[in-house]
Amino acid sequence: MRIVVLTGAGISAESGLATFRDAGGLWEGHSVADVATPEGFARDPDTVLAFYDERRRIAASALPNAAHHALARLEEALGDGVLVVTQNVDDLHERAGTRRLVHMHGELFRALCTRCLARTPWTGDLRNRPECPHCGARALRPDVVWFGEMPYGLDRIDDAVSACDVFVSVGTSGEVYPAAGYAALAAAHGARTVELNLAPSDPVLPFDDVRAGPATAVVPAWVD
Ligand code: BJW
Repeated sequence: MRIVVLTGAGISAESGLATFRDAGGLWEGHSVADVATPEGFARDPDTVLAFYDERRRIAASALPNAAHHALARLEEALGDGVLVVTQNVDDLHERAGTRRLVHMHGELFRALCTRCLARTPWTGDLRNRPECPHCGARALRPDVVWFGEMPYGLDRIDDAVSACDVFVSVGTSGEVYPAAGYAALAAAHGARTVELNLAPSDPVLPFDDVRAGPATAVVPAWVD
């Protein structure tokens, strides 16, 4: 049995990390064009670095919840048959024990040097313009994927989604591509598709099974 689980901000909501598009979300008070595009970063790096420094601090003190733990149990039970593809930049899946994981939109706890392109584990602030440990340039940005940039791991994800028996979408609004197209891709290859979400999304193709509720309830119930 091969299972691909796509997760979004909703799985980390009950760990205290705000989603993007819900009321009170991360982008309330911020324009998406200002904080989630390379052009916004070029215009006002201080604002963008401060936005991510704050999120890195909050994520560092958050804990994985019952939904992250349930997905780690699924991998423990099924081994290589499970791949978690997360759009989230927090590290709650790995802290819960998930190992087969792709961070398609990057990671808060990594810095990317815009000079030498080295990716470095990073826990501190970036707005104070620290040096890149590889080339010494003061040119670090968060290693996250903004609109117009290429997500990470696309070949591995496409292969897994095209070959899976079950595709599960957890806590994502399905508004951002290419992730939003994966349920349709899986269905086109014959997979059964499942959505676990507080408020079910409006997918390109309907899911075979939709279970509404908070991730900490519906994900463990689906896994166990
Ligand atoms: C709960 C809950 C609880 C709440 N329990 N659930 C095709 C058509 C049109 C446009 C495009 C297209 N292809 C590409 C584009 C352009 C663009 C795009 O998609 N634009 C759209 C706006 C239309 N895409 C890109 O630019 C991407 N790059 C790209 O396409 O490269 C070229 C390419 C070409 C061909 C093939 C492949 C590639 C890059 C997208 C980068 C997105 N980056 C961000 C920021 C990351 C850094 C950061 O974290 O700041 O990623 S944007 C933001 O949205 C973040 C998220 O990962 C992403 C998705 O958000 P998510 O996770 O779904 O959160 P929300 O808030 O939207 O939803 C939360 C959900 O949780 C809701 O459903 C709630 O109900 C639920 N929920 N509480 C369970 N307790």
